[in-house]
Amino acid sequence: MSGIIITCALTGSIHTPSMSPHLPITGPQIAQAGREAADAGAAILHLHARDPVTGQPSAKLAHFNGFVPVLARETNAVLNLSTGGSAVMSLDDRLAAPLAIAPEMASLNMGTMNFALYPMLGKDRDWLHDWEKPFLKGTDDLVFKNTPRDIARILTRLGTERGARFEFECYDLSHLYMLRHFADRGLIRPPYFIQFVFGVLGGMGPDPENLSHMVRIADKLFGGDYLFSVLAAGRFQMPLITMAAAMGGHVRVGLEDSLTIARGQLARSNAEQVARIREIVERLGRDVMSPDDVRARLGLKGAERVHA
Ligand code: KMH
Ligand code: ZN
Repeated sequence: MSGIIITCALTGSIHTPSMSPHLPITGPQIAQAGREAADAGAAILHLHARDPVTGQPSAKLAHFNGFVPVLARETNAVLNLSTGGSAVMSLDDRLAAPLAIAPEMASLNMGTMNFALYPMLGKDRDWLHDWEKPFLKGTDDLVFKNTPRDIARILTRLGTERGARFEFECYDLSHLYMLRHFADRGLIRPPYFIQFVFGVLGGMGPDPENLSHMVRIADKLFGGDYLFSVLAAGRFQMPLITMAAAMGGHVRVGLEDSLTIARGQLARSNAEQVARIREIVERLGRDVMSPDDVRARLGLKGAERVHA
């Protein structure tokens, strides 16, 4: 089997600061987490920002500037900026930092969907910030809006105009058909790097049969023109990405989607998850790809063309 891409998503917008003391929040914390993850073997860093005081997910360029230039200077990792931001943000807000930074890669969510986080309220905890509980509670009426018009706008502004390539986030079978639609419109070109997303309430569940079926349909729709990677939320992270690695796919870890390293045990860092999956995939006989391997494989524009 060929080389494997490890992506690490450092902080995201799903978890809140009270859930783990290890979730990176400030610019220096996110930069440190990124350096460690890259050293441990992550070729791609998937990036969101947070307000350093409140820990809330943030779309502000100033907050991205707290860590993006450091990571660009001090690592060779491919920097992949989220265009999903947080489902509570407008698309204009979500795009502000990626448009300014023009990264080599950006995430692109392939459909409008529910994004329900309120089950996480079930666990009793001491909340550090006033915003956390209402934020989670409100997700029972939250629409994560990614219409075809939104998708086309991101493809044009970031892809055509700024040369970014995409991590196509597919939470459901329907999203693969939306991706095919954009391929048919000529707005994207292969190879397509497709992230299968499992375990978000609103998307497909973390059942192994779903992964097999996603691969079967992606083979049918894209033939040899795609690579797939897997992320799974919460405790399904390691089992499902191990399955992906055994099937020849790629993997994403990180505290954005799972705070644990084993059942009931918080990961102390993003790098701990990277190191764990690295050990697993190497035992499966896969070689971890370097950032430059990834640049060549995905046809990225190069780090020197990022405005960081
Ligand atoms: N945390 C993932 C389930 C994005 O940043 O565009 C969703 C995600 C979306 O990573
Ligand atoms: Zn993300």
